[in-house]
Amino acid sequence: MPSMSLFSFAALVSFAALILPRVFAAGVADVDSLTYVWPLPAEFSYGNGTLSVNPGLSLVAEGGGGGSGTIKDAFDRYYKIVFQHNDAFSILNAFGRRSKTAGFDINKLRVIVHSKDEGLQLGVDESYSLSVPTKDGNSIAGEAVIEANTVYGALRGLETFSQLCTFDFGTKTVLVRKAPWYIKDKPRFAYRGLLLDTSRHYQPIEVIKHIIDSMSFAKLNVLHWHIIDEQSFPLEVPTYPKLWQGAYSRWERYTVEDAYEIVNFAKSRGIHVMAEVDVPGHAESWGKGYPQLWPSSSCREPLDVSNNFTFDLISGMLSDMRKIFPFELFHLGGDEVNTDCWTFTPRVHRWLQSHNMTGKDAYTSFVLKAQQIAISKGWTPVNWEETFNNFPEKLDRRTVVHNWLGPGVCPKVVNSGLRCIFSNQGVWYLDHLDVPWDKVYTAEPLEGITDPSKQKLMLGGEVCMWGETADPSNVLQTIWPRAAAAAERLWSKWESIPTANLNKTVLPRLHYFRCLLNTRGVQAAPVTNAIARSQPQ
Ligand code: CP6
Repeated sequence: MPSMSLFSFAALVSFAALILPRVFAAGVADVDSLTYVWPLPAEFSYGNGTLSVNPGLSLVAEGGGGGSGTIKDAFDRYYKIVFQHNDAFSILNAFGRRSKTAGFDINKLRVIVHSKDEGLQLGVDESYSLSVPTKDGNSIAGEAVIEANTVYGALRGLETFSQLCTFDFGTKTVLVRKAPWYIKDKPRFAYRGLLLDTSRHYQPIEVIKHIIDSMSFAKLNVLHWHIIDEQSFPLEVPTYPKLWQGAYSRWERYTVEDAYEIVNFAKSRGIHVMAEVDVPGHAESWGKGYPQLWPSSSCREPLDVSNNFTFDLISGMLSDMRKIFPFELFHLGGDEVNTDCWTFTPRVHRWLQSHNMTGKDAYTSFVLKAQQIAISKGWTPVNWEETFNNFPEKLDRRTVVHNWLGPGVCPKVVNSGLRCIFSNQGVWYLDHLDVPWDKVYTAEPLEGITDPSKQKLMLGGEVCMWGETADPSNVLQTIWPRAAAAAERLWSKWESIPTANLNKTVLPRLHYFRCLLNTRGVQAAPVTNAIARSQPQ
């Protein structure tokens, strides 16, 4: 800038800082400028205006997919959240303190959805743009606009819009502060999961729905439903009606209709349900109704590998489940298999010998057979990492490997050309109550994977809420707020997430999001847990 003095350049910069909205596509600045949207959008800018939102806010839905009931229903849900204080003050409003129709800055929410296709599969376009312009902006005054290619992008945009709306108790008005807002957002990973275990403790349908709702607030998009395990078999399987005799009681069961309801409830929030049938270990409860699945009455796990009935039953069960679970991924477990039961049971031992198999060979063969059954029904198999650790070359090439044993397997998995999901138990197992939120936050699914073509094979990650110590009384406060830390890691651009000085840059935002969950009826625990606080650092 040769013709400009240093002084006038500095003046220009400070003038620009006054009139231009602040843009943070990457890098979060000081605490004052923190953006209280969780997870942080990919690109956003804001100004310093304040807009009031009309309690008579109306939805204008447009585009090929705009007429969808999904959008209308979501608008109604978010309306109730944003205007939850309205009822309390409506009497004052009725007495003329404030008109419901005049004098507000934002009167309409325009939602433009380009595609009519509401198919929900992995990698569905969840991008959206959101603008909340001030009157002097270049958009139509009086309306906020969400634009997305799919209804699922629009749902994410509605969530963000709802987070920009805050109730001001002074004026008794819903306000959008720091307007105008221009946001362009999309997820970093396609798979952003939460595992829920309903075998160790039964979780009623209403609790599962509450969990799904809470997931949508953090833009998590896969409920990994670990339905059955060794302790109980709560799911109805019409082809093998004695299976759910393994439920804890008649009242701790899911009918086929219940399961449909969960899947549809999740779909309306853009959330996939990935079911798990964990074989051959973790399946003792199956034998309550069908004892022939057990190697012997004293040795009940893993499932009897020597009996064709075992595989007929798995096939019939998966046929029934295929009708309920449309998501392309299906989890077949395969973890923690102890083959002693097979080698110590004389009948099974003889079968192994006649097939020239060791216990490990039989474990391999069992997992591969289950994979082919799932594939024949149109699913992509997911397996816990022990399968990869034991027989990496034998796994079907379509397999998605699910990490849990610690860090390190995903780099190997993607180098071998398979896909991977990150759930390192040291950081992302929510039943480990001593893991503080910042350890959850800084866990990085791409650690050790630098090649961009290999990074593409990382589908994302999942926090796990195992059920041994979680029932309806504590499940939500065990999931939240730490699941939110993982949710931001999985949604937001890595470069825009500060890793230094988290207590200044991220903690206030997490506190805020945790309170937001509370205001929405989600019993999220206080951010720092007692154990973490009692330890130095
Ligand atoms: N159940 C099943 C579990 C666990 C796994 N699979 C588990 C193991 C260790 C810890 C937490 C949970 N309870 N079916 C491992 C994938 Cl620390």
